[in-house]
Amino acid sequence: MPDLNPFTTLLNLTSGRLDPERNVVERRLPDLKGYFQSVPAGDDLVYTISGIPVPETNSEVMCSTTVLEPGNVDGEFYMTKGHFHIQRDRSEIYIGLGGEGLLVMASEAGEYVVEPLRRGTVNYIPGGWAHRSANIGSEPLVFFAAYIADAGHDYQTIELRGFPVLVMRGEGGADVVPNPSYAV
Ligand code: M6P
Ligand code: ZN
Repeated sequence: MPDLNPFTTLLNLTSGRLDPERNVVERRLPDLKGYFQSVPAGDDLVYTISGIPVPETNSEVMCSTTVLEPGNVDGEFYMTKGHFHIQRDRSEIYIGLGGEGLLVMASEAGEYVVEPLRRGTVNYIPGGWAHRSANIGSEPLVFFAAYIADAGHDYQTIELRGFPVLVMRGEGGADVVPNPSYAV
C-alpha cells in the first residue's frame, strides 16, 4: 500500500493563494531582525509562505508559495531570510508567478549567483546553494517552490554569516553590492 493518497490543490497563478490553505506562515519585520543591515522599525508584514505539507522524507516533494511584499529597510529591498538546506545536497525549483525579484544564491565557499525571478521564470537551485529572494518591484513578488521534502531549513548559518551580496535600491532599480558584514 502506498503511504499517501493523491490530492489536488488549487493555485491562483496570480496571487499565489492556495485552496485549501493548509499551512500558512507570516514573517514580519521583527522576525527578520539581524537579517537586514539596519534594524527595521515597525511590524509590517514582509512575506507569507503557504505550504502544501507532506511527510518530510526523501520520497516526497514539498511545495509552497511565497508572497513577498514590496518595500525596503534603509534601501535594502524586502527579502526572505534565506537558508541552506540542512541536508546540503537537496535541490529546489522556483517558478515565478508575479512581481519582479532577484534570487540570490550562495555557496558555503562564498561564490554567488543572482538570477531574475518574475512571472514565467523557472529557477533551478542545486544542492549546496543557499537561496534568498528579494522583491525589487512595486508589486508583491509571488513564486511557487518545490523541494525534496527532507531538505530542512538551516537559517543559523545565514544568521551567522549573511549572504556575500546585498540587494539595494539604486538609481536604475536594484544594485547588487558586496555585503560589508559577510563573515567569510
Ligand atoms: C520558498 C521555499 C520555502 C521557504 C520560503 C521562504 O517558499 O524555499 O522553503 O520557506 O521560500 O524563505 P525562508 O524560509 O528563507 O524564509
Ligand atoms: Zn530551500
